[in-house]
Amino acid sequence: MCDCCEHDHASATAGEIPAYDAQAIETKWMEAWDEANLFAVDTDSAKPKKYVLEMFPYPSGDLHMGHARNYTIGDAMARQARMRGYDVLHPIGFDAFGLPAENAAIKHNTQSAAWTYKNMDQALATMRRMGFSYDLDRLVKTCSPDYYRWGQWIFEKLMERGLVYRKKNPVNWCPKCETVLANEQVTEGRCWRCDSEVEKRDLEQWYIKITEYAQELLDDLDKLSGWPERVKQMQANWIGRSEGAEVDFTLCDAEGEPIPGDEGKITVFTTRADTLFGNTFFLLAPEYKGLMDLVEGTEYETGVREVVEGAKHISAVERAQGTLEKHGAFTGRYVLNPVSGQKVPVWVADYIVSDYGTGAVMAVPCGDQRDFEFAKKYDLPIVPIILTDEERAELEASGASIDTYHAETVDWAEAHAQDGTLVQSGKYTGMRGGKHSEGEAAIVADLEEAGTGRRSVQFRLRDWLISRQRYWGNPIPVIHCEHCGIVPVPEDQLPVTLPENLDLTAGETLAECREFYETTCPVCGAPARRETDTMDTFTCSSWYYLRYTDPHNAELPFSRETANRWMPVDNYIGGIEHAILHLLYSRFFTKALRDMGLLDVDEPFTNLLCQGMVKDEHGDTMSKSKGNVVPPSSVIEPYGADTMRLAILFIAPPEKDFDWDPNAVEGANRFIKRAWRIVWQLAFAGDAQATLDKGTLGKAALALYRERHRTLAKCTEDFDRGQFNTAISAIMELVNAASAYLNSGEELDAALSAQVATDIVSVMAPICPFMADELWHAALHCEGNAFTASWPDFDLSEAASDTVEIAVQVLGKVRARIEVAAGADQADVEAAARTAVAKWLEGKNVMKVIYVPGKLVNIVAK
Ligand code: ANZ
Ligand code: ZN
Repeated sequence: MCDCCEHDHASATAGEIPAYDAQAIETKWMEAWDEANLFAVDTDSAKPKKYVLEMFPYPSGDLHMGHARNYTIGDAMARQARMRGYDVLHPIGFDAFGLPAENAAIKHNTQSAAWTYKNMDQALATMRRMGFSYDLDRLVKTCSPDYYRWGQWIFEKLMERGLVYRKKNPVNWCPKCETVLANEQVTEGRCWRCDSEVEKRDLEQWYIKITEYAQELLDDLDKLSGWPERVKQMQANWIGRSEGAEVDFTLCDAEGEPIPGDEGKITVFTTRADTLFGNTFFLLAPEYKGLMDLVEGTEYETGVREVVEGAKHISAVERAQGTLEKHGAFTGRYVLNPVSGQKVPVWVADYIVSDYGTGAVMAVPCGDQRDFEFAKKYDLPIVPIILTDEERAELEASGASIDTYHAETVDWAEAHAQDGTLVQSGKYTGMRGGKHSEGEAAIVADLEEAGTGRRSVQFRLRDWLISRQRYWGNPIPVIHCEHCGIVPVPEDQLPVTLPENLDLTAGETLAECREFYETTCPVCGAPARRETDTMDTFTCSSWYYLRYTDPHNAELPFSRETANRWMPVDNYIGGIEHAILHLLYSRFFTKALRDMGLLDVDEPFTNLLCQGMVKDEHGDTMSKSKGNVVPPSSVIEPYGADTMRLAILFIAPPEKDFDWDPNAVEGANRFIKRAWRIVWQLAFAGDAQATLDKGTLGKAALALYRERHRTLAKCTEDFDRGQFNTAISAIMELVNAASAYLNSGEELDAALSAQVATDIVSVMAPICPFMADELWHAALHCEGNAFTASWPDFDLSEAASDTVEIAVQVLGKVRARIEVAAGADQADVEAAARTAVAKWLEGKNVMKVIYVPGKLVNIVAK
């Protein structure tokens, strides 16, 4: 009885092919691998290293298809790298802190830790079932004290280096729950828990000074040739470097007189100093310091206050995008423009944000779309000072000159954001205007000389707000002492351990847990209060890849030596949703730790692969709420993990999205059974002891011999490029060639049969490891594992045939085909061709012979 025979059954020459029983095989090998501790890294510095890493998961439940894809890609890479002679590090862990564990604890009336550990166990069981080759001795769980201890240690080192600070900042505050809320806990301005209206409060928060590294984070993107362009672009935009200038304006009253007692100077940041002549009003952010002082007690106070209050309900991000309706109010004040000498009114506007540039802007409605819209709404002047190239050409065609151009307003539908020619701009008229333009350079040079302006570079990147008033996170290891101020917890007292028995259901927070916060000052011994903020979980995921290199180190987060042995990660695989924050924070941590002397690399991840999404059959994203989730178990249970792995890798290139296709699973399973059968047949015919003698191979054997070299070369190259789908196609071609050989009727060569059987098993081993090991033992009678054996050798030059077939035409009609030596010269080929078609040439004169080397000879004869 055989469930896998479709065609070649009759040619099975010896013995009976056992049925492919995925469940039995996979259960057997899972246990054998565990017992042999097969995936333990035994570091061998004589070999080149390869660090293959998949972004570790958040343990919110069992693994989904996206995880399965992510880890299958990484596992195939890691397994193949090991077979090719690398010393491979391939670890896994869990990003185990975070809000969902708190919510789940409340919902199911349990503890966050219990819920998290249960989910991790479940995910680990699925990973084992999938055959992922993780060294579990290196498992990192970020919620475990021996990991977060080192996160606290790093925090203190950053603090020592001045890279951590506290600052008052407006945060979301629920007055009823008396707690700060993360942005995602505020829905339509209301608290997610009690539905009260959320306020903005200025509270002391902890920040990490990532901006200190802004320039290096930007510059080093150039070193990352193994990263997708779009990810680098997203990072560059996020860092957002802008070159421009600061320009000083002077505050004045309606008459243009400086205001006595006022400091009198307001500075703006502009990337377009060339447009200073088009500046018709001046804007301050609602949070601009001293804004209310400007209007206090005046008729403008109410209007300005309304804008200030209104702005509190909109996030700064949304405001800066400029897509919302703009609100503003006049302050009753004016400023003097240092270049044009003009006096322009000062307004407050909600699309100006306080934490970019200086929080003050010289508005140029003719050149900036947001200012244009604002001017239209509030009926402020729009004076054109830049003409597009077409406008200039039109103007000059009509005989007018840009020097005498005069217009007080425009009839444009939108601002002229593009480069052009400056007009109505004093001595700068006629120069090119635009970012980094001639006009800009000239004006900035003059401002610098006059002392009213200077070159300036701004970054969009903000410092990283890491405090969370949340329970399930890494406690910030400091103590507040009335006498000594903020005191870091001494190193030998780390970690500050998170209590596990908080009553979250009753709304208890760390700030209410006396057992936790009551302590004594490590400096003066007086009663003191522990910090009750925890760190953003992104701090935990910013260095886990370093801990994997040295997971049991009790002296340091990792030793410099092991970090240097393994870093940087050679292949990092994960979702595009992490393109900005996680990758940027990790890059920052690597650089900061480097500067502390803890390791010697500049960048953590050499090659980055962002795998595509797995969507449902109709191209919709899978989600619990839509009820269209295909769990990995739905494939593993009927077909086995090998089928799941093969289907995932074969269905699309790794970086592309794909729609789930049950037929692809069927197809993958069919191919596995076919390969299984072919390997068995080859094994029956084969003899691993026999030596291969190319000279004695028959025609069919020689064809297989060549195909072997060709497909192995292709498969290997595609593996190197991470193109598993085409690598699998090459394996299929090899299996097809083997099948053709088995069916050729030729007497089977024992050495070649054994060789090709081993080849098929070896190249399938990274993809279908269970089946490969079963064949390795049962069919090939080999010792050890396919996984620890080496990748097959091949030689592409052996793929070429030594003879070629040439078509011989007479007057364009094919009359014969001849075999000639591959390197034969033209005269010999022509002579052979003439002989082959002699009867069509009889009585004719050969006029011309056309020879296409390796293909054809065409004889023109009359
Ligand atoms: C005058 C001007 C004329 C501007 C023009 C632009 C175009 P990027 O390139 O993103 O750096 N700006 C400066 N600070 C701001 C703030 N705090 N909130 C909102 N907008 C602000 O943008 C720089 C430009 O954004 C600056 O150059 C300024 O407007 C505005 F035709 O100055 B510009
Ligand atoms: Zn003290």
